[in-house]
Amino acid sequence: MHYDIIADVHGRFDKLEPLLLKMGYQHDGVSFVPPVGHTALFLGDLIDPKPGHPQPGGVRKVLHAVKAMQERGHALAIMGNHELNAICYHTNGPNGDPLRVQEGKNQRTHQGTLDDFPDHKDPASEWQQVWMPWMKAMPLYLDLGGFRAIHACWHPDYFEILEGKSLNDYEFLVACADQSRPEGEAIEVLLKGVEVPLPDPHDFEDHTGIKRRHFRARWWDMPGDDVMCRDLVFPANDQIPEVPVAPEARGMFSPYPSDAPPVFFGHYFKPADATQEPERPNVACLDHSAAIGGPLVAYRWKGGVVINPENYISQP
Ligand SMILES: [Mn+2]
Repeated sequence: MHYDIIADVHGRFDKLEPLLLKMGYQHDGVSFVPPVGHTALFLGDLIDPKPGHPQPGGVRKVLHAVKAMQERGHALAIMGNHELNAICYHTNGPNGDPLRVQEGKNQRTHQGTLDDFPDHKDPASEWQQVWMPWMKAMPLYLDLGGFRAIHACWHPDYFEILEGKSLNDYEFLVACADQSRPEGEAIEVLLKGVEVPLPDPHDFEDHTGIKRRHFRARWWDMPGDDVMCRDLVFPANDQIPEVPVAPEARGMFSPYPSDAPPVFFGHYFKPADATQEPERPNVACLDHSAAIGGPLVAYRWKGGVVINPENYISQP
């Protein structure tokens, strides 16, 4: 079996459809049918176009395309942090308030999806009846033997607590929505990656202009004793100061063994013009910022213990 591993789509059906056609998928009136022997694998964040990059109808088309493929055994899809956020946004906690506050940044980042489902509050709506249960049932990661897939960070320390659980279990979902609980901490790391605190008083502005005290780190690296924060940020960002990483932060990393099967993830918004190649021979982030002007990138996995840049396919 070959797998076509597709990173964060964020509602960009205008890029997903041509990418699938480029890879030899054909629409037979029901769904996109892969070439014989191929399965598509989506790395999460199917929803939520980026603010400022509206995609009317795109989220709904992407969801329908992926679910239709999945129902015929032609696709797998794992959860991204945007799916988790959406589930929490639309689910009330035991106190009656939404598990994710419905205002500010939370509302802005989800608005493009809400626009495609204007009746989302209606319990009988497609959003509530179809997409909420479907997203809750998404696996958090896949280990397919020859390779591994996760939205942001392969961190086996956190797998056990989540093993065999489903977000369709309400008690488990409530625990996952609370970052002070072990379940919430675990799902946060797997779907958002390792975020390292900057020592006081340092901060930086991210690409949306928000001030951040934590930076997204190359979790697969083993930080040495004298490593600087700027050496560990991913993608590279020279706004991050050259100050030492706090010793306690080194324990947050999940150094990825060089002899482990390839691991694929998305999430990180690599620059649109970044070379399409792995971070390490067996570690690859496939998110090249399709949501904000970059290409939608897939990796065609045909076996092998190293990731071959020739197997990248992108649109455009
Ligand atoms: Mn993400």
